[in-house]
Amino acid sequence: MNGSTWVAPKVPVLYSVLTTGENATDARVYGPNTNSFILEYGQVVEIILNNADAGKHPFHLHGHDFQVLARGEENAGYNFTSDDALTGVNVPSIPMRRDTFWVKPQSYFVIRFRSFNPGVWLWHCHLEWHVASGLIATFIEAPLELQKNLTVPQNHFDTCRAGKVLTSGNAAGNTVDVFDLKGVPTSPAPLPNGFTARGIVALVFSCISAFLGMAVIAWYGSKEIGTSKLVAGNKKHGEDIIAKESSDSLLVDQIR
Ligand SMILES: [Cu+2]
Repeated sequence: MNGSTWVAPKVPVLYSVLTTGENATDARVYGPNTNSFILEYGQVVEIILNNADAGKHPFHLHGHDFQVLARGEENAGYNFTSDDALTGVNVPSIPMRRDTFWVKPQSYFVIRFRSFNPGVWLWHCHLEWHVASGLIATFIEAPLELQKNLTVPQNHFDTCRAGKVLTSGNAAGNTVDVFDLKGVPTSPAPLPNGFTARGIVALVFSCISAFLGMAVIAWYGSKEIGTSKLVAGNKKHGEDIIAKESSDSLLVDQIR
C-alpha cells in the first residue's frame, strides 16, 4: 500500500499510542512499515483506493461503516486524486454503507467516514494471504482521546509478556527517544530487476543438470534389452520364475 509493505512493529500500535504521550500524534513513532495515518477527532476522512493490480481486492476497514461514494468500472484507471475521482460521478444522497468493499481490476473507489471512533483501525485487503504479504494501512484515530478513555485489561499485558511482545515505546520498543527507530522491523527490499549473479549461477547449473539428465535417459533408453536372453539361457533364472509362479498360485488357492 502506497509503495510500502506492512510489517508488524515490535510494539503493537495501540500500545505505542498509549505510552508515547503527545508524540502519539506523530506517525513516525509507529515506524516506517506500518503505513500509519493519524486522524484527528471528528474529521471527514476520504479514501481513494487506486488498484494498479489486474486482480480484485475486497478492502475492509475496522471501526467504521464507511459511505461508498463511487466505484470505477474495470480498467477505469488507477491514478485518481481527490479532485478527479468524483468528477462526473453522481454521488448518491444516501450512500450505501459497508465495512468491506471490493475494488475492480485496474480501477478505483472512493469512500468516506467521520473519525468519531478513537482507536487503532486496520485498513486491509480481506484476502488473508494479501494480509500476510502486507497489503495493510493503519489508521490511528484521535490518539489523544484514546489515551484519555482507554484502559487495557491486565490480562492483555500478561498475554504480551508470555508471547514476548513489548508493550511500551515506539515501533522499535524505544521508550526514551520515541523518534529513535533503531532495530525497527522493516520489509524486505523489492525484488531486483533482471538477474543477479547468484541467479545466473543457479540457472547455469540447472541447465547443465537438465542436459546431463536427458543424456543419461537417452543413453539408457537406446541400450539393447537383454534380460529375456538371460532368463532363457540360464536355468537357475528359469527355475526361479517357475517357483515364483507356483507359490503365487498356491497363495491364491489358500485365499479361495
Ligand atoms: Cu487483495
